[in-house]
Amino acid sequence: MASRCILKYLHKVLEKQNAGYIVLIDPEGCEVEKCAKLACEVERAGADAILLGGSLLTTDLHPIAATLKSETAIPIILFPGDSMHLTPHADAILYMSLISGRNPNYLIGEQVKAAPWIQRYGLQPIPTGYMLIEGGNRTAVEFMSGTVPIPRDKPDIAGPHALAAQYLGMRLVYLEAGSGAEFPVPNIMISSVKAQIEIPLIVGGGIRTPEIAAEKVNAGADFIVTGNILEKSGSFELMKQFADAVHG
Ligand code: 1GP
Repeated sequence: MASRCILKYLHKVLEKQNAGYIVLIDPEGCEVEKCAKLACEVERAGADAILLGGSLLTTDLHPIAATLKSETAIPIILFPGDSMHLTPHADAILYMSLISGRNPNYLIGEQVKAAPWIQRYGLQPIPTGYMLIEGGNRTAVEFMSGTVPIPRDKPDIAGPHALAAQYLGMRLVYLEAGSGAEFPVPNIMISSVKAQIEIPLIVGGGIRTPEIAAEKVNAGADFIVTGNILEKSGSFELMKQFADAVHG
């Protein structure tokens, strides 16, 4: 997997299918064996990639990432909450700047601290404009980042943020309602953002049914991320339904 360019792979996924499906595995509280089993099922269900990470990490990321990588052929992409959430046992990293916020630490501070380690570990950084959208409840990412989400009824504010990400050279935009959000990112915000950018758009947070995932794809999402719902249910059938709904 190390030789494959993960960003190119993600673009190829979009050439072949309507949209891509990514499953988030939060290593927090996930035993290595359980993560490995989940990762195998994620791949078997037809997901295109695994995101590994979360807002707060108190467990050892290395054995979990190493196991996932040895057990699956789909890319393992780090989804770090900060510069400590790094491991060489992944293929790539969403090199995110939290552009919806005005906290310099998450705009550039953590990125500077992480950069030498990303180089040392040989991880492929994928520059990503990460935007937090109000999801009806206070989420871990909102609290941990100390940033205010973009109001969910303000697509006119979200659009220029995403366009700025593209103009700054970022390769992906991630619209995030936050893990466990009460409401996912509204369709109207997705379509408004999508209309303004040419780079792929990831949408995640609070997507709990395959029908809602399909709705988000129809609104303009290129990649759908689900986390909680599969970790809790562990249902292979549900994973497959999500993958089918997203792939269209
Ligand atoms: C979080 O978008 C992901 O970054 C997943 O959210 O856990 O609510 O599916 P959920």
